[in-house]
Amino acid sequence: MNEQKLKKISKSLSYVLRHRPDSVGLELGDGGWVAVEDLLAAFQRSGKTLSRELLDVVVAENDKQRFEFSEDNTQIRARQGHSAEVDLGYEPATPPDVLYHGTATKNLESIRQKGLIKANRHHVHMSTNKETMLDVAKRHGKPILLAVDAKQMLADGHEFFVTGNSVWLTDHVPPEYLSQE
Ligand code: HQG
Repeated sequence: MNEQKLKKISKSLSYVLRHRPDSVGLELGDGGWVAVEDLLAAFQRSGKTLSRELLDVVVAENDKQRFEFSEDNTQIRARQGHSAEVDLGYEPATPPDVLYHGTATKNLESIRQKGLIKANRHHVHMSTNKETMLDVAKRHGKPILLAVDAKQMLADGHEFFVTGNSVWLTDHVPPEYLSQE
């Protein structure tokens, strides 16, 4: 499968399933789920033909495993990254002692004051994988890696959630839990 084509479909799916389901006449259900049938029909209506076979390939081969099907394969959702109003229904989980967040050096001053804030998304995104986090950071400018003292945050009562593709989520990371890698 042509990688460019897969990427283009993945971007359309992210847009619809994370940000603007209304742009194709859809609403996200509980947990951010949408019936696959409805999604395909909505794409069809908006002139972007997407078959179930192709959708399966996009979900399976997505570089960051951004999407998942329900157990019975009839529903689909984005695993994280939403700006649309939705409760993903993740249960609180115990994180590893240290998590990483990649950002751009230009953000450091503000992060030192306010900590990590979620901006337009529902959560601050973190990972145990430093390489991945540096790639995330490069999207914003000169990359820098921050270590998050998740152990202490947990001890202090902060909640963490983990997605099916191992992205760790939390509401806010106050500056005292951050250190530069
Ligand atoms: C920064 C991608 C100033 C934060 C990736 C980041 C990720 C602050 C930017 C996922 C700040 C927000 C999320 C503060 C945080 N002052 N800047 N107080 N607090 N920031 O895109 O984490 O490809 O919303 O460091 O893989 O970069 O979309 O978040 O630089 O998992 O699937 O504000 O998006 O996934 O940017 O990326 P974003 P992110 P996808």
